Amino acid sequence: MKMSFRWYGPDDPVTLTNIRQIPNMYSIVTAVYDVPVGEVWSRESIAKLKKQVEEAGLAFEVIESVPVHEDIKLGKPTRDRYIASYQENIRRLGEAGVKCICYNFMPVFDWTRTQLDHELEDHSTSLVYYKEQVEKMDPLTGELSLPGWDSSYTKESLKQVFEEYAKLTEEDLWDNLRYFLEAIIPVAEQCDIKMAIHEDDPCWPIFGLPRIITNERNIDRFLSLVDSKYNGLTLCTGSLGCSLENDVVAMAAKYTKAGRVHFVHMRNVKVLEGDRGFEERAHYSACGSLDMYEIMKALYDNGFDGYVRPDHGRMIWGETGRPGYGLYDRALGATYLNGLWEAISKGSQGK
Ligand code: DNO
Repeated sequence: MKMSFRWYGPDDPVTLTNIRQIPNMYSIVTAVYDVPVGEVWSRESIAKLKKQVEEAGLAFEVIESVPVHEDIKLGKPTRDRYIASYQENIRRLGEAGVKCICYNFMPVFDWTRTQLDHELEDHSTSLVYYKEQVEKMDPLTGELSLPGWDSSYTKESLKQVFEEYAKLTEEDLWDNLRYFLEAIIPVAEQCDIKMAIHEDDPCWPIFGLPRIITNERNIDRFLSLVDSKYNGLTLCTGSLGCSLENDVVAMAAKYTKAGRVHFVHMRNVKVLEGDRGFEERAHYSACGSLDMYEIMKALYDNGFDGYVRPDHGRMIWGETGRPGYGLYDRALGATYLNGLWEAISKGSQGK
């Protein structure tokens, strides 16, 4: 297990020095943020990031994300140009020593929450998703106030992309994903970079847009689209765990054993009664609905040797900053995960 931590670049209030001081920290998880989706990242920007990270004593091995252009998901004729850029990004990141790329295939919206500063009982704040609030939102009438959704869509272009998706079935989305994978996985193999798709967050369709990386059946299908270990997963416990239908422990065991889990996002969520949504909670198992010990054990027992990062933290101790990505609670998460791993590995010795 290689511990890692997401860092949003030099403008991130959390510094590389802060991150380096967390025990057992190995790699940074970052991206080039100043290039529009679908374009090639400059070698200079990649080299600059790598240098900053390595000078701080950390490894530059995980990229999250190289985003997938909407035309690829929609299967438009222009997709080939964007796929060529994607292949080039894989090559350039490979030259810089990157080992794993996280991406997602969610139409239009990435992770979605209804509030980013919900106050929990202990006065910390966290990200929540309440279904009744989502149901009241309509992206097309402008009543969409999705916090944290940093999109470059104008109202007009959003309307247009929704119209394009209206013509697309779930099967079409699968076909477009296959087309993309068939083009990029051979390049990833040549460059020795593990591609790690992130599950849809939350793992159900929103605003009438299809979402397909949501459950075991669909993940099995995804993995069989291109049967290569370079076509793998970012196992995100919070994304899968917000549906009680997903047995996250069993999925962690199964896909790790198959050699397809390259990156893990460890986050705990409290699933609300009556299917009303979920709240993000502290990493410690008893704070939410997920058994973090059992998930780490499933990884350990099945020979996991990829990257783990503590996912979203709450805001605690008066910290302000990027919701979900402050220092303190994610650092607590990392030390907790280190503790679980040490106990599991020592407990297993000699067995
Ligand atoms: C949210 C993240 C996601 C993730 C992308 C991967 O905090 O987990 O935004 O980075 O879905 O492409």
